[in-house]
Parts: sequence; C-alpha cells; structure tokens
Amino acid sequence: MATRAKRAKASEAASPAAAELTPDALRELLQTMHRIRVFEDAAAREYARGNVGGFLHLYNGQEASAVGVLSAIRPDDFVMAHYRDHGYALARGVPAGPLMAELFGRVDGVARGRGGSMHFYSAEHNFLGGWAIVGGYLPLAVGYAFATEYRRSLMDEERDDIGVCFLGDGATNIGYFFESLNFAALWKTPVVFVVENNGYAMGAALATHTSVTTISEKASAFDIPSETIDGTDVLAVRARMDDIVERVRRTRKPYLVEIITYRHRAHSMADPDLYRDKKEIESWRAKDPLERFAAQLLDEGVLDADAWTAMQAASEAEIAEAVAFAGASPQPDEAELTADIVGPLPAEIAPSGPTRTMTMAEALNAALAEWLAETPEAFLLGEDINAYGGAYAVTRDLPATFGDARVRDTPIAEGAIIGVAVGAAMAGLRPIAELMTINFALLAADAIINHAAKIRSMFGGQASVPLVIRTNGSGVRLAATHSQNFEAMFAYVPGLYVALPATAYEAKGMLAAALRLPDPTLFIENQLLYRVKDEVPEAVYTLPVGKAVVDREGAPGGLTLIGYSRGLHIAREAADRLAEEHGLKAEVINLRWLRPLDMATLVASVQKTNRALLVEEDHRSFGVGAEIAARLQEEAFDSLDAPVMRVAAVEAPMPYAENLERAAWPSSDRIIEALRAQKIIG
Ligand SMILES: Cc1ncc(C[n+]2csc(CCOP(=O)(O)OP(=O)(O)O)c2C)c(N)n1
Ligand SMILES: [Mg+2]
Repeated sequence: MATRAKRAKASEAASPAAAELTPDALRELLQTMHRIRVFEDAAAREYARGNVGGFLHLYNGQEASAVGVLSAIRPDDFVMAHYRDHGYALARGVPAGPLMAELFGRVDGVARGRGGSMHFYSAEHNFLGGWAIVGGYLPLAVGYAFATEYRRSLMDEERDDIGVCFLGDGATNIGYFFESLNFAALWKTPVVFVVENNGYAMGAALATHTSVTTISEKASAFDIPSETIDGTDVLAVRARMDDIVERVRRTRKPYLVEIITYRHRAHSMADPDLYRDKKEIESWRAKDPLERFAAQLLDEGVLDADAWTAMQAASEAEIAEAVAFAGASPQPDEAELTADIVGPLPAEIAPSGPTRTMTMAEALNAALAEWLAETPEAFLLGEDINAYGGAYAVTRDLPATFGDARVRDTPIAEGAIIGVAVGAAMAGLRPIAELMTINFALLAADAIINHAAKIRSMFGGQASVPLVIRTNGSGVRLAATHSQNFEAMFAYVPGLYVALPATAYEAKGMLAAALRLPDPTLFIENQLLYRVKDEVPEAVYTLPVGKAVVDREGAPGGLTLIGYSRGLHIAREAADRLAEEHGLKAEVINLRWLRPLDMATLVASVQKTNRALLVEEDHRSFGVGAEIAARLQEEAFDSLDAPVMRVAAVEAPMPYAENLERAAWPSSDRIIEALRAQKIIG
C-alpha cells in the first residue's frame, strides 16, 4: 500500500487546472460523480431491504475514474467493464431507472431482469456489459475493437471509434489478461485498458496477489504504452484521458492506464471487510474524490454553496425516482424464461445441381470458401490455419484466395482466440474460429460456455454471437490428452449449437447452415473422417439445423442403431453384420446435431423398432447415450421392449498402445456383444 499511496501522491502534483473545461462541463463531472455516489448508497439500502439480491459490488470512492475516463470518449466508442459496473453505466449516460430496475430483477431493467448488478448492458449507449468472470471479457473487448479495424480496412467504412475496457488490479493476474494484451498489440486494436487499482482483489492486498505492483508496467511486456494516474482527482484522470484517447484514436493501437483508487465500501455487500485496517480506510476517505472535487470547484468559484446544494438535491431526487421506477416495474413474465436463448433460424437452401466426389476436408473447405466469397464480414482465425495450411488441411488454399487479413493465424492462446471471436461477432462480424482439436477447447471453456453461449440471454436479447467454432475429436495413437471427445460436455450448454457431421455431404451442408446461424455453434469434426469421400453438390446448400436423419430404414420390431460422427460408421458396420449374420434389419439414425436434439425422429423410430442402441466415441457416463436413454424412456416408454443400450468409449484416459486404444473404442464387435447380453440376438 505504501507504494500505491506514494505514487498517487506523486501524480497529484500534476493535477491540471480546471481551466480547459467550461464551468458547465466541470459541474457536470461533479454532478455525475455525485449521482453515482447516491445511486450506490440507494442500492445498498435496497439490498438491506431485500429488494436487491445476489452479489452487489459498489463503486463508492472510485467515481473519479469512471467519470474522468468516460467523459473523454464519444457516444460511438464502446465501453466494457467488470461486475462493479453501476458507475460506468451511469457515467455513460444510461438512465438510473432501468439500472435500478435491473438490480430489482424487473422487466424494465437494462437486461430485462436477466443479468442483475453484475451484467448491466445497454446497446443503445454502447455500454456492452457488465461481466462477472474476472478477466474473461478482456478478449471480447479486443475482438470488438478489432471489428472496427476490420471494417475500416476491408470494408471501406470510414470510422475512428475506439473501445474502453475497465478491469481491476486482481484481473491483471489472469491468463486472459496476458493473452488479450498480446492479441491487442499484435492485431493493432484501438482499445484503452483501464485498470482500476483499488489495492485489493476481494480480500487479497495488492502485494500479496501480484509480483509487479506497478500494474502499468505489465503492459511493457507487450509493447503497449501505459501510465499510472491518480484516481482521486477527476481532472487529472480527464486530462490524461483526453491525450490517451486522442492517441489511440489516431494510432489505432492499444494503451493501458492504471488508475490508483480505493473502494470505500467492502468488496461486495456479502463481505464483512475483515482484511482492511480502519485507519487505511479513513485515510482514503479523507481524500474522497467527490468531496475533493466539490471543494475545488467551490474554492475556484465555479460553484457556490447554493448551487452545490441544488445539485445534491437533484441527484437525490433522480435516484429516488429511479428506486420508485424499479419498485413499480413488473417482474419478468415466466414465459420469458426460455426467450432469447437463440435467435430465429435462417432460411434453408436445398441441395441441387451437379455433384463431385470430395473428402470431408475438401467439403469443409468448399463451404468456407463459398461463405467467405459471399460474406465480407466473415473471416477465419486460428492456430496455423494460414502459413501451415491448417493442422488437418481444411483451410488449405483459402489464404491465397481471401488474403491474410481474412484467414488469420493467431497466437497459441485458445481462450483469447475464442474471446476475440466472440467480441468480433458481437460487433456484427462473422468469425469462424478453429480450435486445432477439441482437447484444447478446455482452455477456451470460459469464452465458449460463460460468454458465447450466454450473451444473448444474459443481456436480455440485446446482443448475439454469430460464431462458428470448428474443431475435431478422436485421433489415433495420441494418448490421453489428444484423443478426447467432449461433445456431451458442450451439448450440455443452452445457447450453443453442437453439430457433428459424419460424411462429406453432411460436412458441407451442416457447416453452411451453422455459418448462417445468428448464434454460436461448436462444429465438431473427426480426425478419422477427414479423408472419407462422398458425392457432394457443388452449389451452396444447407442441411436442416437440429434434424436427425434415418440413414437406413429398418424392419418393425427390430432395432434402432443411433450414431453420429464416427459412431454412425460403426453403427452402419454393425447394421451390415446384423443383416448378414443374424437376419436382423436394423434401422440406423444419424443424429447430426446434439443441440438441438431431434427427439421426434428418435421416438418415431423406436415406436417402429421397439429397441434402441446408441454408439458414441465420448465416455458413457453422463453422456449423449445417457441423455437419449432418459428421454426415450420419458417419451417412448410404452414402445420399448428392452432397455436403451449404449456402446461408448471405455471409461479410461485413452492409452497409447495400439491394442489398448482399439479396445477402448466403440466397435461393431462391442455392439454385437451388447445385443447378445440383452438376448436381442443369439
Ligand atoms: C475467474 C473468476 N475468479 C474469481 C472470481 C471471484 N471474484 C469476484 S471479484 C474478485 C476480485 C477481483 O478483484 P479486482 O480485479 O481487483 O477488482 P475489484 O473487485 O477490486 O474492483 C474475485 C476473486 C470471479 N468472479 N471470476
Ligand atoms: Mg481491485
């Protein structure tokens, strides 16, 4: 703390005169700071009354930062922030009524009561969240700012907007911070990272949570210019921000500002504040930025006592009205519970015209090429998709046709790859991100699950993420960390489409469909199917989203084999053997999509065959088969003549040895065994 206090003091000396701003502008800065203070105190009161729930992080003491920074930018610039977000939203001009209504969980709230305190959002004000995962939204800000640069350079849009992204000192320790700074510098994105160093990350004091306590120095590792400002002086913040904003607008490159500040209240309303010394709190309250600025304006004659009293009364009246507005706003209709999870489906394009024999990799490549050619907003990003040609050659030749700016190699930073893509998608671009294999999707799980899948719903339908994430499962002789299939884990997440093509024909049509969706898709290819050939229409077509197909008709009273991805091929092989060796004409269903899951097709098939067996390459426990078995017994119980069977990967980390790997995989042998065990065949 000694260093922080000393540094803050040093920059006090540089506090500029108020002369450059008009008296009206100065009074407005003070009024906004005061409105924030009154709003926060009212929020605390309403929390105590039980009108506000959840975590409530208040901004008292830090007002000079939000007001100094946000008064320096334009309405077309965007703002992203963390969960301590009330002050930024107010300083951005979002009206207090809808903000308070959001705290109350009401339908007139800025996220229709879906987000709460930590997820304020106002598209109208370019206030783009309110994010509650520490650091997770930083790459989104980079992606959103990147979208501006993309539109300027590739779509001839004349614009020079920038972004401002607030974070705390604690957030500068998380991997997303470093990945985002690297991306921002490398991709030259006009974003100002504003680190509010309030000395604590929850209960952890600065020196206990970071080895570099002058946070602005962290930016130098990425060649990003930076500085530290005294956050108790709104004019110091504003004066420096005027310069910084002008510089970022002109250079189109990132900047990092550390603002030394202090929160007067505990971390959140749930925090008993046991870790801070009373004297320390008093010493910072003594230099309260609000009181300091009011005293300065009174002293300089910009304000007289009566005017200041009137200003205070105006804030109190405005916030009292906001509380009344929130209290009068209805709770959201329960019918809204499932609204805004995904948007409407686009029109389908039927397959037609001549076909050509293609591998799955070629079919995917064709779908990407067609979409890039017709969609200027579309671009590809991922590790080794350009110079290397794609780890599985799916993106080969695309750089030559579409250029390096649209087929973009990235650092090895899965979290930021997806986070940047999410931000770009929110800004209206159509990113297609490649994760080299699904094993690495775990490093991007936050961006996929906490962000891509939730944004439309969590912010009350104000934003969407039209993003396709291409990746692949399986693998041969790659052992435990490189042979996994996590489709069940991702299919679990509402707000995410999960597609698994099994043939080249499907790959092209399903990818074309996913590319046109207004919401995120995890498109899971299979390393063992990239070279499988098929007849594929040359023209653009889409296959219906969330629809399974009957791959082979079976006989009534027999068996439905359900497969997807490589599991379909195993099911087909088993169906051949059952027909030849046992005279059983099994029906084969190809799921194609796990979310949404086409239960209607499955139920219709089971009503005919009375038995079902699912083949999956993912593990059996808590898996796709488990879900299908549960739903078939709910929806087709009376039709079932046997338990729903599952043949899945053996429940073990995948071994390297050839025989062990083969034994771990599902196979037609294991299907035959399972059917024998149930006495369905002899
Ligand atoms: C990834 C993640 N880890 C932990 C938390 C719980 N958490 C919420 S706020 C916080 C402290 C963050 O401190 P800082 O970045 O300094 O911001 P401040 O609260 O001081 O404004 C923690 C640990 C979280 N929300 N997200
Ligand atoms: Mg902090």
